[in-house]
Amino acid sequence: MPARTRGSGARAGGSVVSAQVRRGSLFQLIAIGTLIGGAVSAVALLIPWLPPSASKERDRIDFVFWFTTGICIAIFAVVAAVSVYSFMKFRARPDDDSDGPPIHGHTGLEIFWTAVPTVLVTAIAIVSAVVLSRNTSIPKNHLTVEVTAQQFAWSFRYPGQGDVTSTQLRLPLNEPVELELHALDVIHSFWVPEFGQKQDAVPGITTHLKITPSKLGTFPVICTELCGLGHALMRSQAIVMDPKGFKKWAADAKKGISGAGAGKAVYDNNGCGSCHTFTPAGSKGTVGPDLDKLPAEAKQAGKPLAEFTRESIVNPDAFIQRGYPPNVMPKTFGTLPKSQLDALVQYLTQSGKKGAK
Ligand code: HEC
Ligand SMILES: [Cu+2]
Repeated sequence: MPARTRGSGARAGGSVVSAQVRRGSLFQLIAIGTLIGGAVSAVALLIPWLPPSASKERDRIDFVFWFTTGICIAIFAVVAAVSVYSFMKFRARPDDDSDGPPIHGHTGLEIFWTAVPTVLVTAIAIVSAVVLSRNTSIPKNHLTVEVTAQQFAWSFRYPGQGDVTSTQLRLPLNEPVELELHALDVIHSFWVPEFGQKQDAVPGITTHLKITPSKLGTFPVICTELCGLGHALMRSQAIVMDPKGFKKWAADAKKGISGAGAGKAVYDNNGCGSCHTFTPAGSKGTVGPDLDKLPAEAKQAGKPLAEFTRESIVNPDAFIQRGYPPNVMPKTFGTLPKSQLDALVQYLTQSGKKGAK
């Protein structure tokens, strides 16, 4: 097209010279466009902009992403090539004060540059809609994990696995999983960058997220909604296991919370040891009070040991041990099934008594 504009100074329509000029211009335009498109493609492809994918949903999202980026690069290359070419070819000399040739709209061109974007945007919309629907459809028989978010911790519960709880999200490879997200206090947001999706956890409602892990490994679970002072520390891990390993883990965990050692299993599963020292469990955390001293602390608070222990777990704010920070002990444990809570309280009070001897 620029060749046409250029020719408007001396219209030689159809002559051999004009055809040659046109071919030359086209060649230059293509050369510049290829150069620019190549450079931009290199920037897009050679720099690892995103963490590697670890889920099928993420792969589909990446496809939309690259589909759109490819279109953008092509358009950018065309626009930039025409611009650069025009700057070089049609620049007015410093002493040239004359007006440019009077040019009116070009109907054919207008139709062309309206039709092309329409087609492209429609294509992006269709591809996105297909991906969105595939990313949210889940087979009837699927694993469900209840995710509870609160300032500033995640906890995970497996209703299909005997209500096993865990502070890490364990998932079987290649199996679609539905997360049911709850929040106990403020809005949080669940994000595993390698899984490619974010979903808010909102107090009072249940939100959902489907994940089909496609890579074994451990990935960070991040809260991606500013939720208070400890927001930056609201992290956990998503551990993708092979399905057999997952079944074994779930079975062991289920056995653990129902058998004789149930209390210890619940203690370990819920990460109590990362904050508390408790000799029978072999834990040495120092964020919270030393649980070996529970009997003395119950006496101090003027409550029976078991009642004090249960209340401290279900409602940590009811009694704040002196010298320790409030709002640090997670409040998620109130949602533990009663059997697990009973076992935990029994474990802490019984073993504690033995430890105090
Ligand atoms: C993120 C750290 C953290 C985790 C995890 C944690 N706690 Fe605590 N816990 C604390 C802090 C801090 C306190 C003291 C402040 C308070 O009473 O709320 C505390 C207080 C307690 C108390 C009262 C002790 C006393 O002397 O007043 C008990 C009992 C207790 N935790 C049990 C548990 C159990 C059981 C678990 C696991 C299910 C657990 N905690 C997990 C930090 C934690
Ligand atoms: Cu949060």
